Amino acid sequence: MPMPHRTFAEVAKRRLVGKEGSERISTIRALLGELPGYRNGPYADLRKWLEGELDRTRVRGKVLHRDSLQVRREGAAQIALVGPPNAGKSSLLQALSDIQIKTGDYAFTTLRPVPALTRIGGVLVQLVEIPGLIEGAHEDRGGGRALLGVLRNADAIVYCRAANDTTGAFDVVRAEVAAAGIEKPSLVAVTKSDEADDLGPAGASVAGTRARDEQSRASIVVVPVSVLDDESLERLREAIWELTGLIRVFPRRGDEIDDEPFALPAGATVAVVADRVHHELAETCTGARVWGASARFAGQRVGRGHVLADGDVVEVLRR
Ligand SMILES: Nc1nc2c(ncn2[C@@H]2O[C@H](COP(=O)(O)OP(=O)(O)OP(=O)(O)O)[C@@H](O)[C@H]2O)c(=O)[nH]1
Ligand SMILES: [Mg+2]
Repeated sequence: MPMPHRTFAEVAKRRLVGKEGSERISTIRALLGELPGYRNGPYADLRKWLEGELDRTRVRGKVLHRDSLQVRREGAAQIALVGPPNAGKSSLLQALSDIQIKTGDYAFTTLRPVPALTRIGGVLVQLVEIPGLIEGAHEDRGGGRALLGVLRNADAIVYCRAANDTTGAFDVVRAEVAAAGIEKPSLVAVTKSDEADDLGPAGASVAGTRARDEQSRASIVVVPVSVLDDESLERLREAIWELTGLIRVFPRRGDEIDDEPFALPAGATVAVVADRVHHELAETCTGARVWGASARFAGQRVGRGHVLADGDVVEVLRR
């Protein structure tokens, strides 16, 4: 005796509750297998309904995929701006780049990750605002899993905390990121520092200094910043650059110094620069002349294996 069709319909619905994607599809397939194979009548209707569900689930899966939050990487590094709603993330993004983005004096102005390019010492770096991380995000509350997924792909994190915020919302965000197991080079930007009465609860330090970090129990760089203060923005840019762990190397040809530097991993040698200039040059390069922090004196002659420093000017020499 097959299960009465009304009971079957109820059981089927119950088994599908909360299931999406491949899990939902395999459940529907199992149900179809259990359904008596009548061509007409209520069982045939149930079969039609289940087959329809199969299609709808597949379509939803595709839409979800197309809509996924992945941010296409651009620039030498990708830096995520993370913080509670209304912390001033969008305002910072706007002040540091030339994009126009909605900012507002209320929570959840931004609903999806927004990327923008900023130029730091001649190198393009991508900033991405990660909006709406709320308590429970690591358990997917508020679509948290996808947002944290974007964060996981970033190279470093700028945590944004409003100078006069005493709500504890910032600590919630830090805890969510920690609970998701995400650890990246990071700093704290104390935003809206023009509004801080004194130095504020979070701003009790000067630009670039390290403060004790409650979350990691280590120390973290804290940079007070206001979108109204260009110097503070410039300090933040430099602090972000430090997070990337990259060095800028300016190629020199004859008397001309390129104002667009190469962004190279720390520890990069003259041979790496030669390869960036031209693959062929990597072979024929015999060394370089170097100006800057890694040189003992201006224009020092060094070998291919010489390790360069941030800001160095390099003239590659060849056979
Ligand atoms: N005085 C002052 N106000 C600021 C500063 N930065 C942001 N604000 C204000 O703070 C409010 C929130 O700014 P948003 O940039 O929208 O904040 P958000 O973090 O992107 O907010 P959500 O997208 O909603 O999560 C806006 O009213 C901004 O004008 C600042 O440096 N100084
Ligand atoms: Mg925003």
